[in-house]
Parts: sequence; C-alpha cells; structure tokens
Amino acid sequence: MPLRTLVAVALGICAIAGLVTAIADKGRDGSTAPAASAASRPAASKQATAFRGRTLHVQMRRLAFSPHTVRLRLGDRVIWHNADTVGHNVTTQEDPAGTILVDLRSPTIPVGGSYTYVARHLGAATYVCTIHPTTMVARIVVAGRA
Ligand SMILES: [Cu+2]
Repeated sequence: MPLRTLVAVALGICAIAGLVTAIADKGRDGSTAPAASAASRPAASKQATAFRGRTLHVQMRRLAFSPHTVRLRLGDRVIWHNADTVGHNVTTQEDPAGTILVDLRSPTIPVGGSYTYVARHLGAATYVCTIHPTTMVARIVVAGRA
C-alpha cells in the first residue's frame, strides 16, 4: 500500500473515532451545549464529586426498613435499596397538623432497584411504603448543618 493511501486511511479512522467520541459524550452529558471532548470527559467525575453531603443507606427487606430511623443533615442523601421480592416505595405521612415534613415521595422501587433522596427540608417525619403500610413504617430526621 502506498504511504499516501496509508496516511489517508489513518486520517479517516481518526476522523471517525473523533465523531464517535463526540456523539458518545453528547449522549452521556445529556446537554445540548457543545463541549470539547477533553472538557466533557472530566464532567463525569465532576458530577460524582459535586455531591458534598454524606450518603446513608436503608435496606428494604422482608417488608421492613433497616435501619428503622435514618438521621441526616441538610444536603445529605439517603439511598433506599430494594432487597426484597416485591416492589416498595417510600412516602412521608402527613403529620397531625397537616404538613408533610421532609416531603419524601418515591415511585414504586422495583426489586433490585434503589431510590435516592437528597435532604432539602428540615424536619422529622414518619414514612411508610404505601403498599405495605402496616409493617413498613420508619422514621427520617433531617437536622440543620452543624
Ligand atoms: Cu412495600
């Protein structure tokens, strides 16, 4: 193969690879803003480090929440993991005064799925799985920043 053809082929491969990377980055980014691939690559790790709060975990297993009480500060997050054999949700109940403290309202979390809630409201509330409210009752407490 003549050198000139080799160079042309190599350039072609580079162009295609660049295009594929650009498309892949755009898809991952979810934004329409044009970004150089060099700038958008650290964006993924930036997103991961942007969260500065603590992460707490609650397991949903055998129709119960564990731990029963989760305590966090504003800006922290809770991840509920459905390790059960049926779908569940997490929903705060209204307190007797009619206000919904904490404002937690998930869709049905499928088996093996999870749901993340970032604490943006102060308060304490009882929450339930509305599908199994008799056994799946727990407590969430959100305090201010120390
Ligand atoms: Cu449930």
